[in-house]
Amino acid sequence: MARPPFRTGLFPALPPERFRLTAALVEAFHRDGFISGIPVLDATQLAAVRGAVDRITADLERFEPRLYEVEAAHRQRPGEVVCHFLGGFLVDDVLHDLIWHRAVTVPCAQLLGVDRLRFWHDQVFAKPPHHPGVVPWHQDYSYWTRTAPACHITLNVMLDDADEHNGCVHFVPGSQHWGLLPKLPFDAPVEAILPLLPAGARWQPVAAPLRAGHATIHHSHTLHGSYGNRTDRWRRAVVLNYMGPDVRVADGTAPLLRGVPALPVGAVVAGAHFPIVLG
Ligand SMILES: O=C(O)CCC(=O)C(=O)O
Repeated sequence: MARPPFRTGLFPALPPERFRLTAALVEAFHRDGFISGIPVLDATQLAAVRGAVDRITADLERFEPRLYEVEAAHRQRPGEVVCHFLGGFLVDDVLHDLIWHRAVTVPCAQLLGVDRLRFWHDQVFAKPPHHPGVVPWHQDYSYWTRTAPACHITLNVMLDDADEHNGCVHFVPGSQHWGLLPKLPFDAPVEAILPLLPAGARWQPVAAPLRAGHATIHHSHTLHGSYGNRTDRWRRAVVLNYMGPDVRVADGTAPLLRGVPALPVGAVVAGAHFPIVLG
């Protein structure tokens, strides 16, 4: 197994076996489309990742040109729309190393059923105390159809204790089987997807409260969303998106992400921005 190109000493390359999920968790993932409570960061790692996220969010305008994207609606209406950006790993060594962390990559590869796992991109979602911003219900792959086939997975690690009061993520169990639904704008009303659900869909969302340093992992088609933060506490999360090693470019009319060399349709999504992080 290749040694990760770590820049910090924060994430020792421990034996992968240590991070393998139990059969019960794998079964739950395939049944519900998500699992919760996965330990990912110890106290030192958590403090470092929080520090990294805070450095970037406190100075988002300065970092913006080097990130893939800062949500435009947040820039226009920061008091209303959740702080959300992509590409933190490009500007910070801790976030860079986190994408290779085996507590993240081993479970994601196991659930995708691949021996080699490729990094797609990272994201940060940050809700300050008493922030009304929501994340509308969505399926991740609706934003990623420029890559195919769908063989993607998401791990969301909370940097604060998260519950229904400060805007933890909610999931709809079984919704990974509902086919691909339309993509919605980030600042859409939280329940904008409801009229678009397939006939007979059982809308029974569940909250996924988490302790800081723990993660959920969800299927690329599982519906999820989150509500505002009604507390005095922060609710920050780093989201890590991965894919199988053979996912290809499905739309070559533009770079897959800002600043990434354009790849032709049919090419494997590969290159320095999309490293193999396991295997
Ligand atoms: O953290 C949130 O509120 C939303 C996260 C999300 O959309 C994801 O984990 O894919």
